[in-house]
Amino acid sequence: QVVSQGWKYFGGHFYYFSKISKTWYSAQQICISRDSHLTSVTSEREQEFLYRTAGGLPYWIGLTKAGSEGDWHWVDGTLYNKVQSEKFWIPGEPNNVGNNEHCVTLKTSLLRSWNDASCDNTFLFICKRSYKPSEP
Ligand code: 2F8
Ligand code: CA
Repeated sequence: QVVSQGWKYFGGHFYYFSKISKTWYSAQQICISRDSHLTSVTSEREQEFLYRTAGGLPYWIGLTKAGSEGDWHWVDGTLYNKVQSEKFWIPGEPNNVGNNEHCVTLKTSLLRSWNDASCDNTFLFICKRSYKPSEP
């Protein structure tokens, strides 16, 4: 099967680390076209897998407060756990520079790697899809 080409398996999901930079919204559209979403981060093990694989380059993840009256939410529908997620933000982030940082990158190769950035910036991105193909 060719469908898994370029996707890395970890803990029950496949992840795609893009080689092109896109705005956050365009990145999410590309993920959707591949039966996936920009990645959520639901555990420390998953966060470690992501920042290690990202290798210090910034990548969009699926966390945004666009279109939600300022509440952070995961675009794949996972509930955002504010308490469990505190340890993943870079110290001092999210700082909402220019009142215009509504999307999140994984920015450094550290457990504390998240930064809020303008959704209009272009970055590499990480898609995540379940192991099983979507239902027909
Ligand atoms: O110093 C942290 C700060 O760095 C940049 O702004 C200068 C980031 N901007 C982008 O990534 C576009 C800020 O989000 C970040 O808080
Ligand atoms: Ca920021």
